[in-house]
Amino acid sequence: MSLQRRTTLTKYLIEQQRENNNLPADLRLLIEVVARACKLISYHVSKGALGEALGTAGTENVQGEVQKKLDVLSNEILLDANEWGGNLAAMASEEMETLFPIPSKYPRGEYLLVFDPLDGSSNIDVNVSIGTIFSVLRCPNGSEATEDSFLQPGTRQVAAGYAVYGPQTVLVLTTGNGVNGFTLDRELGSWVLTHPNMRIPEDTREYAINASNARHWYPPVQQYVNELMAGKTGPRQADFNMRWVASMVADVHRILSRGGIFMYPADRRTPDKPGKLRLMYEANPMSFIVEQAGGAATNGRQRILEIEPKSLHERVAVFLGSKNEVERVTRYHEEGTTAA
Ligand code: P6P
Repeated sequence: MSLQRRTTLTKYLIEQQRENNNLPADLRLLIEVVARACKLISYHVSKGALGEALGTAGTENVQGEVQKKLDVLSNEILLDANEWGGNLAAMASEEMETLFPIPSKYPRGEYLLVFDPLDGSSNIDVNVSIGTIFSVLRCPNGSEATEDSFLQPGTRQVAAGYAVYGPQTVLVLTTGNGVNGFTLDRELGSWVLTHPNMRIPEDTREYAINASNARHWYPPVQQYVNELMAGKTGPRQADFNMRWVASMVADVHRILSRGGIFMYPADRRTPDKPGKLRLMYEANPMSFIVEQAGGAATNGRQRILEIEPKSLHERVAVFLGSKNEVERVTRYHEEGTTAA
């Protein structure tokens, strides 16, 4: 791709602002700052054992999960990058119990940024792809945010994206006008549009689920996955392939790139929790992106983006990706005899 003909993230956002006029300058700035923070996170991730950031931080996050040094560092990078710009009322993160209000020494703005600074961190030390996931909402009460300000359904997101730190570092973004992917040119430090208008095929022959949990699944998921595993000899009369990276960003990026269905269902181990993944900073941003790319995303019962959040760190069952497969597994839940 010649240097002259490349579209950078900045050029793309300015063209979006000009064409759709739905990209206020403050939101464009916010996206560019988050993208810049992801460049710095990518730098630290790619240093691996040559840097200071592998291993555990010796602390636990609000979820009770052991924090990796890179989890803590990535969270700090996003906070430091975004606290001074004047476009945010507050931030929230998987790594922080409650919201992070913008310090009084800085001006505040009308947006809320919520993120998983480094998703899939169990893969960090074994050099498997990980990523940053972010979601942008408007603050309903101006720039005075409370934790409740964040508790909005995913349909209210004004932007969402992720950066996948893999063989390439790729930023995937939606502002409600489709999905576009930008590859990081490390030598020039710029994000280059390499995946314009990403679309998810409505059908697929590839599924992603942690099959070691099969004995805990409720019947609708067991029925659906058993049919996939039966292949040509079963009711689907086709062979299916399985992939599970245990890094949502990597699995979702594969689905955006070639189709598939990603599942993290509720199961019998935690009848009080509807699954492992978090609504506000994993399921909602990924569902916005997937729907904007022509896919679907449900919790087995309803559209994820229509769920009314009750708490900042609430969990949700996730079925997302190729539309016809998500609709099938959701139908099995509706027809199912046991509530998921
Ligand atoms: P399991 C990573 O910890 C994560 O939140 C997602 O990125 C990933 O899809 C899932 O959990 C993996 O969970 O139970 O397979 O380790």
